[in-house]
Amino acid sequence: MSVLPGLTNFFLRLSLWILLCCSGACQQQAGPSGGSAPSERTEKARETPQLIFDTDFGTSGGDIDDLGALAVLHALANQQECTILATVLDHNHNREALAALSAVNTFYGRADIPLGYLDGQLTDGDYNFADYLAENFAHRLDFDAALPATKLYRKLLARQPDHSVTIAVTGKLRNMVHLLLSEADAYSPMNGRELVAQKVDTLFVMGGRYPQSTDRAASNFHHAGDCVARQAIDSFPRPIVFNGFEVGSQSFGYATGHRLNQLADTNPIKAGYRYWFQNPPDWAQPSRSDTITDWSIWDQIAIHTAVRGSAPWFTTVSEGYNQVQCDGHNRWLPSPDKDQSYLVKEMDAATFSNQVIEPLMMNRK
Ligand SMILES: [Ca+2]
Repeated sequence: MSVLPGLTNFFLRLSLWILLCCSGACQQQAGPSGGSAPSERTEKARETPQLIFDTDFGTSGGDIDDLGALAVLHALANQQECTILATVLDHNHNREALAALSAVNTFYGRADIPLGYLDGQLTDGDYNFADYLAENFAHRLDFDAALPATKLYRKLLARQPDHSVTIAVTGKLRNMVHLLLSEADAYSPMNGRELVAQKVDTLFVMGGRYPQSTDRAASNFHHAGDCVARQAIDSFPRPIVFNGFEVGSQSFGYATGHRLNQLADTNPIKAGYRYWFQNPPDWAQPSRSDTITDWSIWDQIAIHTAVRGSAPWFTTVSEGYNQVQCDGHNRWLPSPDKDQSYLVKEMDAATFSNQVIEPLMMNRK
């Protein structure tokens, strides 16, 4: 019963937002705390984000929402709402995951998007939908052309205009730590932190829980390794926007995807989701199904927000900062105020999932 008022409210807000944008007065919404939103994004970054997608796509025991996020990213690029600079894995233990990333990029007509993986040597893994996509869908992957993440980030960032690059991380934050700690090289005389400070606009992170984590350590942060998430977040020199467990979880009403069943079997998003539901990792066994059912959309929200911003779908709390412990627990503290914010539900979760995210997951050129 709350959907209709929510929808009316949404369209009123959307109309107002469009009017404001057309008059050149479009501003990112202030958080309910009254603080200004942190991402006073540069004109260029706001118009058409140049986006790097950093993902734990295809990890052993991993989730399927990274595949949904990749679909959303390509759909938004199809609509000229963003440009995809690179797709980067935050692991190096599954060669097939890289091939699967390439297969999806190829399906959407973007076979040439640079590919990266966590620093180190690529190894063969054995995981689920990534293996299935790598084996059954055409890809154009030259393993010699794929680069370790730090090298790829430095190469891409060095070429970009100042404050023009948006990064969305939907896995761990290991690549960010490695990048921030990197030294000057052939691509740039700047060290990693200087390079990020000069070239990056905003970092979007799916991770944590807000205003604080429970006894269970927070999503993604606790998988990153001791102090990794803390190190990345505390030392990142540009604004960070977080979406936590509660913004994207099926248990909080965020779930969609069942209409993927309607797509052709030649669509890798449908094929990957179906394979994952038929062969879920141990922790997701209760969801085993021969058809695709609705599922959480944490990573899709990170991508959607990185491209379109938070309003009118979310509000942001922007006064304070995200205190992350070495074990991955986190909580939002009201001071000191840093260039960080987290999303808070504004639009009804089911409406957002089914009417905003799912059509993007089903879109193709
Ligand atoms: Ca993920």
